[in-house]
Amino acid sequence: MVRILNYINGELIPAVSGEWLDNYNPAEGRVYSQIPDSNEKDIEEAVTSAKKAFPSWSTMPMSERSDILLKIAEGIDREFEALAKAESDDNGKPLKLAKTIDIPRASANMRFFATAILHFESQAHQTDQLAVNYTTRTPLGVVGCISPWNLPLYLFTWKIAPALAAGCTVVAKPSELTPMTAYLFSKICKEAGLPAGVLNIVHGLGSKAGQAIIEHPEIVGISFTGGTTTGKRIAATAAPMFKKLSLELGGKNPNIIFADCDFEQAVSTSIYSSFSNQGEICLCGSRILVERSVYDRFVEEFIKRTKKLSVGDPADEETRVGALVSEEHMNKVLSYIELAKAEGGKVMSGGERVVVRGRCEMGYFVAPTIILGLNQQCRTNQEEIFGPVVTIMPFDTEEEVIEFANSTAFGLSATIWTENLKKAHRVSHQLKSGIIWVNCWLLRDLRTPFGGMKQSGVGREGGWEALRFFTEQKNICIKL
Ligand code: TXE
Repeated sequence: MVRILNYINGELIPAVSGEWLDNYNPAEGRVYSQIPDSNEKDIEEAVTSAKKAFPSWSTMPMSERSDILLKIAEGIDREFEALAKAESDDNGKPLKLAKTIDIPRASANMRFFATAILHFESQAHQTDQLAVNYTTRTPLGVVGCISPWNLPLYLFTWKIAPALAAGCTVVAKPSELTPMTAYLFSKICKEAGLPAGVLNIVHGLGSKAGQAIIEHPEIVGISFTGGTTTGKRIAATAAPMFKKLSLELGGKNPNIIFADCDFEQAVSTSIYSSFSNQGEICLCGSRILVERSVYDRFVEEFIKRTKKLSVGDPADEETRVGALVSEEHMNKVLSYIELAKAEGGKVMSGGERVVVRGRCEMGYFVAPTIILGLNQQCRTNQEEIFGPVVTIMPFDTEEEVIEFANSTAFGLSATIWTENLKKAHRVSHQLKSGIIWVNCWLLRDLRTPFGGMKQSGVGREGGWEALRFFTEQKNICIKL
């Protein structure tokens, strides 16, 4: 059985404790590898090596840093097949999805920040004839990057690429549920000539290894993506230590269908935005709000197409919905379906675990589920389920749908379907979400800021925002 290793000070090593944790393939429901059960001692070693590497990495000419990051991107491209398979084996997602989204976007993250840093600039201000001010931006220091299990290598690189490009050295922890791509990535970094200690990848539990990163006094910034509850805990620990914090948390995103939409586009993309990655994307539209005059037509078509989605072996080219990430998560999703029924919801499709014949017989599959008949305030419509479960509700007016859309504690993303440009602008401006897609979903330009409002997070990632996050500013004022 493969034993995944930590990557500390340029070496691939086991945890100090010598203990291991099982890593499951959720489509097969069996252990297929093990990860180091790291604790604060491993984090201490990682911080020591990151501190040692900081002076030379942070002062290395930007073009040289950029070259190394581009070599890492080339390594991702070279290992494309192995990484896609690892992403699917760890997470349960269709292999095809890993090949079209996760791995290409991981490579794009590295390339984007490798080249963005070459164009990063600071500002100068002249105060009348009195003084000139110029602002410098210097790398923050040793930072912690903690990523979740839903888009493992994509979100891992989304954090570490800007940190490394900005000149920080990093202690990173991937999710214990999906560690394999980060392990393969550490080998790619070694081959690309990343100096020892610049990136340290420590595997293990959030409550142990993750918590030790948050608490470490010499880690001065934390970039985290994961659940809102974990985000609260991280903020409670890190804020009193005055660490710089970026938190990307959950969502309960509205998908708004106006009657004047391009109906075919709205239905087909809504299938994608509801059930991609088994609904385990924080940006999935889990509350579909449909204008009453097209409600029946939409519901009928949406159910018909959902029933055609093939749930099955992630390795199969035809599979559209793979396994959920773990047995525990599958049980959580199933319990929400029970809750929806108790709250008066009508399950129109799916609603249960699916047994897939063959090697996936023990896997954690749930059929894409559509629920009607719930009100906005019920828990099913307020809490993040993070699975292949959507609710559909009718609305009558623009004011009403805006109120519905903004009615949860989250504010990550929203989608609007309309051919009326004025309406698209008007509604977009009133939605409390960090990103609004009009007539599309999941289109990302890496230069744009990314992040949530309300309980969906604090701070913005992407583009210059990410490079700004990983640097600190100083203003120098010179009297003329
Ligand atoms: O996330 P966690 P989980 C949401 C989704 C999901 C829920 C829980 O609703 O059901 O979060 O998922 C590390 N100190 N999202 O349990 O626990 C952990 O090891 C430091 C939304 O996986 O937040 C992992 O590396 N680190 C999200 C990372 O935090 C800690 C994507 C995320 O784990 C820690 C995934 C601690 N005390 C889940 N506890 C999105 N918005 O994309 C855990 N971790």
